[in-house]
Amino acid sequence: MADMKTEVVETDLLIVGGGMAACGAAVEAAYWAKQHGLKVTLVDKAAVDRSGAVAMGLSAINQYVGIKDGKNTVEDYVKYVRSDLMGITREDLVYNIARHVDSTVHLFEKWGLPIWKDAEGNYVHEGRWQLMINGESYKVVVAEAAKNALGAENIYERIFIVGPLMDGDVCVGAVGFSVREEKFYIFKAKAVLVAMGGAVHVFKPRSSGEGLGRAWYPPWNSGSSAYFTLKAGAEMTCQEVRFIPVRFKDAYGPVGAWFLLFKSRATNGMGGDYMAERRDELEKWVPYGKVKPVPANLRNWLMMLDVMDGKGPIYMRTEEAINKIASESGDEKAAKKKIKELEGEAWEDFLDMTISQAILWAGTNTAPEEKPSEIAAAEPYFIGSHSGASGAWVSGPKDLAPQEYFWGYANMSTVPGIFCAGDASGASSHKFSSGSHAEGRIAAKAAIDYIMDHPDSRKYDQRQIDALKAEILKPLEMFEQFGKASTDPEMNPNYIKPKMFMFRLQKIMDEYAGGVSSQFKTSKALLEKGLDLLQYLKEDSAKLAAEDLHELMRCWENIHRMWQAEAHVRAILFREETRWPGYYFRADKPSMDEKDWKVFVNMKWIPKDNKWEVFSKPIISIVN
Ligand code: SFD
Ligand code: AMP
Repeated sequence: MADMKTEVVETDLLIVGGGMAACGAAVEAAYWAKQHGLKVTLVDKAAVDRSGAVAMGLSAINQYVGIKDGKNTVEDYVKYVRSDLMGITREDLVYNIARHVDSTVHLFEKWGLPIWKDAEGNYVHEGRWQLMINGESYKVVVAEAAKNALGAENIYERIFIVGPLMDGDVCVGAVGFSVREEKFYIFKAKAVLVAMGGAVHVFKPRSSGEGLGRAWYPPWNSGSSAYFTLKAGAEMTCQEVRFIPVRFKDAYGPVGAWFLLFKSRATNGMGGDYMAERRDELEKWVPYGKVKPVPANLRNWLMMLDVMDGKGPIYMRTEEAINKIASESGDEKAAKKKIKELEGEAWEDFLDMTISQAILWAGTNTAPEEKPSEIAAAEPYFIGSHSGASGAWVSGPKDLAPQEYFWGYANMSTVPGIFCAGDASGASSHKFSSGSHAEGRIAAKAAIDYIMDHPDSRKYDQRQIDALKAEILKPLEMFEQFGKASTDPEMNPNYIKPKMFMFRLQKIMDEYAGGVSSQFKTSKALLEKGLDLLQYLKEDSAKLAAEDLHELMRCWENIHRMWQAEAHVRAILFREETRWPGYYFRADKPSMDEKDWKVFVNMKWIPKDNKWEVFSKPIISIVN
């Protein structure tokens, strides 16, 4: 395996990842590239048709501003996101996505995505910003447009991208390997657009044993975006802003349709409504505690307080919500008909995007119109596109960004040649599937401009490439060399297999960085101890062993997760306050400090010194 064949691919724009942001980037880049005679190449670890978070489909488009309907403005959206993130947001980035997202949604519809319509032909809204869709084939529809735009010959599937290729401080490509054939890949490019999603399974999941691997966000998004940008020396932001979604318990079904469309309540084991009973708690988190809707993390927090008081289980009152809507629809016959209709919509909500929840309902004889279902706070995820905010620190758009937030090209990271979108770019939450696609388009257009402005050919250092190849394939060699030293290859004195390595990482994060088992609580002392243990883990990462290409991918997925973990621990340690109590709680700094900590926490890893720098950056508001 060590003498694995190397394939070199030369291109102008390299898009790494094949999810929502990457597909948006592909469509836009192809358009501009054609005009300038440039080549665009896309590389995905999986198959674009069903890769990333939208693999299973989605039941709603969560970002649609509806500018042409005149009901909402882009400024309204910026205010909504700012409040939901407790004031910590790059308003220029959120604004830029919000003003373009509707056109992306209209493209989805043109490409064949069925969006629900009412009798008058208007979109059916789930909530103010969300549209209902028949989204089982959402990703297939979006992928088809990307594939048509780029051409099959420019799409590489089942290639795992490990990291960046650098020429000094400039990114000149990426390296990876095929997970199906013995081939090492070098992609040489004039710009790289990073869109490899967020990170799941950094923390110990609630689902263990029989349910191991089940998570809300896709387990195959394993921190590759964060690793890629960190290793290139890019500045990162909001690495402390993890996301903890409340979901239907154990199968992670979505709650949005229940809370917003069906107007359901959630109540505790005693029948109490925590959003009403604990309203006073919100005073502690003003000004954000007072806004409508209550920020996601504070909704979580009120529920967590009930759980910590032993008032569980927490139930989504599906039966109450369905029967209430039905009873308002007319006589008994009309009510019965309405119940049937709502029942269908409830099942469809899960079958569109979280099929396992429908299976769990079936397996537990749950009829939503008859009995409530448990909900719970999931384990933490790193997802800049949803209600978290972690990602790379990127330039804003020229016409909107304050000077401090602008360095030439929209969505370019602080490393020349690296552009980021979707989960990969930070401090621009609530972009979801549609906004990620729109942001991919924005970033791709800017990347083509960058390539046109920097047309010279790039320099490549063969020694760097050889060293990267040796490092990346080392786990295969470890196994070849030591695999026979024990009867069971899973247990060996010379190496560690990726699964065990992942368990160790998850245990550290769970116990020291505020995971599920610690009720999401941590402190300086715990974080310092966790950081200490992470260093031992890092040492042991050199001993990872892989039996085959699939395990080699698992090794690198877990190294990526480990870097995301370290960035996270360093960021929560630096921010000496609790700002998002329903995402994590610093027990030693239990309140919010607007005076000193209404700032971004940014960081970078400095390649030449192998050192981390953590620092703050000011928040500059552009919307009153
Ligand atoms: O209700 C490598 N999301 C929802 N968005 C909505 O608009 N509506 C919803 O209903 C949503 N809900 C939801 C959502 C996600 C999930 C999992 C569920 C429910 C169950 C969020 C969106 O899906 C999300 O915001 C976007 O998909 C983010 O886009 P992007 O492009 O940043 O990430 P991606 O789509 O997951 O794609 C990642 C790609 O990277 C590839 N990849 N490729 C090469 N090498 C590597 N090392 C790689 N690592 C990863 C992946 O294969 C993939 O192609 S609700 O719950 O809120
Ligand atoms: P979810 O299914 O939880 O991902 O929610 C989908 C969308 O609805 C996201 O934009 C959420 O922020 C929003 N949402 C979910 N629950 C509520 C709620 N109780 N109040 C306001 N917005 C919500």
